[in-house]
Amino acid sequence: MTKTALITGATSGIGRATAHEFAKHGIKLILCGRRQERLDTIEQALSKQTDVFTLNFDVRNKQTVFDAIASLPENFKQIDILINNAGNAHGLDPIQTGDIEDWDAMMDINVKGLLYVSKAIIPQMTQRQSGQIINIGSSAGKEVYPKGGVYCASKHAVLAITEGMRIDLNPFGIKVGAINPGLVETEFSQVRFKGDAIADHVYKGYKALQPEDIADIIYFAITRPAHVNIADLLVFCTAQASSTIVKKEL
Ligand code: NDP
Ligand code: 8X3
Repeated sequence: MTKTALITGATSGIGRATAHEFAKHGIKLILCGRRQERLDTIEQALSKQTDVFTLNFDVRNKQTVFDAIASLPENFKQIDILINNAGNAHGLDPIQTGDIEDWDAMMDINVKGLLYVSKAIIPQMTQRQSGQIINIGSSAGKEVYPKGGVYCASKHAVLAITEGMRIDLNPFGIKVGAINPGLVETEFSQVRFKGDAIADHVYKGYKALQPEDIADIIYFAITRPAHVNIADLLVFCTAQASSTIVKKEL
């Protein structure tokens, strides 16, 4: 039977590439994000390959999250696969000068937003006793780098939540896992540096991961046999050894 996947953060980067990868394989798609014009463009492109429905909501707003998911039409109501991908870093500052608005954004979006979306969808999975949840963590969930403490904390939280979900949902046969990329060339740094030109240098001098590389791995994770669950995967580009060690050509 055709499966349906809901992808948050589908308007850009890893989420958008995952939508394209899933569409190639005929997976029905519920694509989420705040930028409606982008959702429309992606829907138009992918509708040739699969059924697509778009939902526009900010993951920070819990009522909007619940209303949006409750509003799904009958033929999109059953969600077999949830890709919790929406998120970003906001700022790169030491703790003593960090901006509280940035901290709020990272905790509200990366942690609480992921929880709200999950809360809206998990009950139907427990009821059916099936489903798969993939949370997009980060290498920043496994180590802490200078000036990134709060983003790293948000991604450490994603990993803790993933483990907790896997334990609690184990009796229901629901697969839960995290995919944790290192540096991926997306709009991530444009968002982190708020349009500052410094963002242009983040992926220079080496071949960073591309969003399609992660989409490919996510597709791999959702196509394992029923008894196999990819629980936790760390992915770097070859040039990266850790959050702070990247081999660059001058
Ligand atoms: P992008 O900036 O390219 O994409 C971020 C996506 O998240 C967009 O589709 C955006 O959609 C959505 N989003 C952001 N804030 C909100 C919000 N408040 N409500 C709803 N949607 C939101 O970045 P990436 O593709 O790189 O990031 C995707 C995930 O991957 C994030 O969780 C990030 O932390 C993680 N990651 C990224 C890495 C990287 O190096 N790029 C490495 C490791 C992990 P819209 O603005 O339309 O709402
Ligand atoms: C994104 C990767 O190294 O910029 O999660 O934190 S990094």
